[in-house]
Amino acid sequence: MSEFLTIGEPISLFASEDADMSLAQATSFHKYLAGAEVNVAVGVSRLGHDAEYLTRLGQDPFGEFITDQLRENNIGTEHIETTPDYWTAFQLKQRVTHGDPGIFYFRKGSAASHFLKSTLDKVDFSHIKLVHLSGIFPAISEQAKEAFQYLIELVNRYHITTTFDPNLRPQLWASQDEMITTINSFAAQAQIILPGINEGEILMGSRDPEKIADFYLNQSEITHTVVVKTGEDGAYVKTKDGNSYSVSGYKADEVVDTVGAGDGFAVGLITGILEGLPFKEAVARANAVGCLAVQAPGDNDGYPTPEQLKAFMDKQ
Ligand code: KDG
Repeated sequence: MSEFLTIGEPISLFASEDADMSLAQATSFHKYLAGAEVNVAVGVSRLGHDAEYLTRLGQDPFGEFITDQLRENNIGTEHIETTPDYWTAFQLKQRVTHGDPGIFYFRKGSAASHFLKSTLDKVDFSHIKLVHLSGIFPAISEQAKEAFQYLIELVNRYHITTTFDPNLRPQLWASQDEMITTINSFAAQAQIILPGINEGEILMGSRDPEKIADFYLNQSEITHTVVVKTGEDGAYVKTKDGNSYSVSGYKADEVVDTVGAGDGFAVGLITGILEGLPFKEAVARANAVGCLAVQAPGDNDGYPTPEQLKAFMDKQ
């Protein structure tokens, strides 16, 4: 029985191996499992927790690849439906020696974007302690957005802890205004929110971690904690009762690929919460997993086992 649940669109990621070449020019690619929410499920499972993932897959080689990867990573697939009617998404990712890589999606009209809301009625929430939500799934289609809203209503009804990562993907939204309004309204329904400072600037107009935290704490009764990711510096935490502090980040020996770091951060925080760590220690773990993530080429291949995590954190 899983203690952790998330919903999202999994993607077969083709990561270029040709450094600093455009995606059109690159010829060598390695295939990985990706997708923000599935990354989190992989990391949570790798750290020893039972994780379940909800999505819809096409009956095609990408869907088969994803199913195999989920099984290899011990992620619960009980409620994943497949359909012959729509394809499973894939994406191309650049390899860059500096900054963030270029990304190109092939996902419009995908199987996940046709996720059936009725699937949620089959899920047994009785053992779920935490549900992780991200702003990507509701951006992929109206149908996904409706299912996402229904999932939030269910988990709030059952008083399950929720983490929400805004995960802004402007390419997926009709307009910036729609993205901001929708993401902030979903954030208002989550207990713990994990924005980055760049996201704060877009979503509420400031890069100041305290202002970002205050905005989300003041907009909702449900939100009790905001953890603002401040990049290499680490994170800033503020809670509803006014407690606030910063937690220092870790330094990467070599940055190979920044994508997946935010999901890694969520992995550290969520597993820390599931294990009952003091919140500050969970945030330190979040910083550690985020730092490990950037030192590997795929989104989630840098996420640690418990032994690797301990060795990394002890060494710092
Ligand atoms: O957070 C990592 C994701 O960006 C990547 O895996 C692909 O889910 C993805 C997305 O929509 O960008």
